[in-house]
Amino acid sequence: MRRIEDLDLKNLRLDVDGDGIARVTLDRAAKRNALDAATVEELVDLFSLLPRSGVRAVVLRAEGPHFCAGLDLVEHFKEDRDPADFMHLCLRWHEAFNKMEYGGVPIIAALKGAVVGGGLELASAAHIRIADATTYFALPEGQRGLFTGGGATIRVADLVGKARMIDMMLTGRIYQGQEAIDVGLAQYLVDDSEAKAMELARAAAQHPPLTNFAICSAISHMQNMSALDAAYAEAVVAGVVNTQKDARGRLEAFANKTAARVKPK
Ligand code: 1HE
Repeated sequence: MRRIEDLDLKNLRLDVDGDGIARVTLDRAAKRNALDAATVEELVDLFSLLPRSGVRAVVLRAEGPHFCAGLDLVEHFKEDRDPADFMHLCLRWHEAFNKMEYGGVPIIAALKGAVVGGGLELASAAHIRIADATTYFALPEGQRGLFTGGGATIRVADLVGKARMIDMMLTGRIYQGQEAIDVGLAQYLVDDSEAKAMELARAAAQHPPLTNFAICSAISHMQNMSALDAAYAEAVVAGVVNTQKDARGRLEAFANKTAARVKPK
């Protein structure tokens, strides 16, 4: 089996620390981290191998002042793609983002600057989004004469609702600051999104990997099911996760009254 260490990454950078926290960096700052076809393939490769790599949590970050400017418009212009070509390209975007959302490893996006178009589609495939004061969100597809193709109709609509997404696309509306949090585009607004992302990644990495696998795959799968099937699947997943050996010590600590209680600070 291929290992993440063997990947030949050019537009992404991967660093994994001793605690199994991976920093995945979008590393094409000169092009504002626009997603060209090669970067999408690197995302597919990386997030396909990640779930069985021993990595316990991921911080997805970017080089330069902007998180991601979306589809590489210059490549798209130069390639002058036909409908089938672009459809297949979009399927690769979906492959990458589905590997992220359903892969079972917590992914925390540290956002800054532009999180626009396909960049917002990428951020929406993470499990937690953290914004800073520079972060802004938009879907400029309309003004470019394009449409979303990387899952925004599913994930962005899920975050903000259909009406807000249509408004963003029709009017070019930009969300930032507290308003972006209020509409659901990110869950945290902080001074330093990378520091906060690392803090949350370290906290999540304390959980048993099987528990995080359920949180970061089962919930998404269950959203795609009928309530009846989701309840059944939930019971099956809980049957496996809630009887795992890794949980025994934690349950014993609670029973012995040595475990932390759940209380606000
Ligand atoms: C790019 C791209 C890109 C920058 N494709 N090359 N996305 C957009 O409509 C957003 C387009 N980008 C921008 O609005 C701005 O670039 C930013 C606000 C993100 C940053 O502005 P700025 O002033 O810092 O940078 P810049 O001068 O505009 O760009 C610097 C370089 O990055 C320049 O390249 P250079 O070789 O001339 O130096 C730009 O061409 C390049 N660059 N953004 C390609 N997006 C699956 S469908 C998804 C559909 C969409 O995502 S549509 C939304 C596309």
